[in-house]
Amino acid sequence: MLYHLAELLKQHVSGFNVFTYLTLRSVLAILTALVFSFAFGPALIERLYRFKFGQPVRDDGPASHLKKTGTPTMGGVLILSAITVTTLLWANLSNRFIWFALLVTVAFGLVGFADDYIKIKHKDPKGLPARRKYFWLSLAGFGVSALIYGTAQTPVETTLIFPFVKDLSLSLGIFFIPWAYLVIVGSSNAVNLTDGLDGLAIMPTLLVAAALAVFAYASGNFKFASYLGIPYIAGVGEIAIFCTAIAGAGLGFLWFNAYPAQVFMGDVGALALGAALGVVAVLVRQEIVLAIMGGVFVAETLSVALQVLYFKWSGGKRIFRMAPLHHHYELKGWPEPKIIVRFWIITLILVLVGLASLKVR
Ligand code: 57M
Repeated sequence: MLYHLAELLKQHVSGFNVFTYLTLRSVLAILTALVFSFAFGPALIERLYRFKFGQPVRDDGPASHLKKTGTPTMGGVLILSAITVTTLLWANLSNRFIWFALLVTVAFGLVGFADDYIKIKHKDPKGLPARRKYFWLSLAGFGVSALIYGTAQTPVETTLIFPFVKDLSLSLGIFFIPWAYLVIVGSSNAVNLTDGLDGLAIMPTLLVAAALAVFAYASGNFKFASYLGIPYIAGVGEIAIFCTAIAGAGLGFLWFNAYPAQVFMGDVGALALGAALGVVAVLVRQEIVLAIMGGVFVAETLSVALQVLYFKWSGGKRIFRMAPLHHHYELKGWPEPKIIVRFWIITLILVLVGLASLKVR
């Protein structure tokens, strides 16, 4: 809205022109989301405590988690509100990509909200029945994938791009829809599985979102895209605002979620943030780069898949002491902050590798 206001005012006062620049708006989006989180965070956490929106902790996990019982969850409401308000303030609202990104994020957030609410309010540890949960997630993921496909204006918008290899791409045609769906739902679940230690999911999320902002900016700029040899997609630069809003909201949330956490994000945060990263990767055509930069999310998901398969196949044996992977290191005796910071360091390295793909091809 502020973007549109600046567009209007610049006709009278040329100084307002500066607020229409994508770079400045991206920086202002980080700051807005950060200030929003600092302003509303304490009151929200206090309310979650008061209404007893505390996390039930399973007693079959690492013993160190029992002391976390009662830590308020659903802090994702703060993250989602910060992202939505910031994007509505600073993005060009006539841009279709912005609406696709917001739609997926809010829809996944609502499903997560219902799941959290049932778990806490009705003291039902199972939450939303799995079938219903996946029905709604699939509907949102599939619906938006079909919308992106249906409104694509150039073939490159539905082509799979391989990083680090020049001129290698695969036109997906109608298969773009199931592919985009898998990326969005897969990313959402991967972030959800990772969200099991203080700050473990949010830092990688904000680092990957910030890097994806660079991809969005470059892809939306004809000169940069041609120079770097990445797909040029008119209008996709605006997604940088959405990405930096995630980065700002994530940093603001980390303030409260840093070890020892005052609040957890809950499914409302984890499912929405994962879907947000997935849809951005789909829009900027960088799904493989997302898998590289989000290597921690991929490793956590693979650890669960391997553990479950091996457990069934071997009749009760395990590869890891416990899945997802962070539990394995906890049971090996690593202190929680060490696991968290090491997973952050690995993500930072992977994000740099992902960013290098912009030039190395
Ligand atoms: C949700 N939820 C956290 C919090 C957070 C298939 C199976 C592997 C699924 C998996 C699972 O259910 N994962 C998804 C993980 C929970 O956190 C809440 O959930 C939200 C995210 N969805 O925002 O609201 C707990 O995580 C801890 N936490 C923190 N700090 C944070 O900032 O410490 C979360 C955020 C919180 C808190 O303790 O209560 C969770 O882990 O439950 N299931 C599992 O992860 C289980 N693994 C398992 O069963 N493994 C078996 C299988 C694969 C064969 C095995 O390896 O043998 C473990 N989870 C737990 N206990 N809690 C096992 C035991």
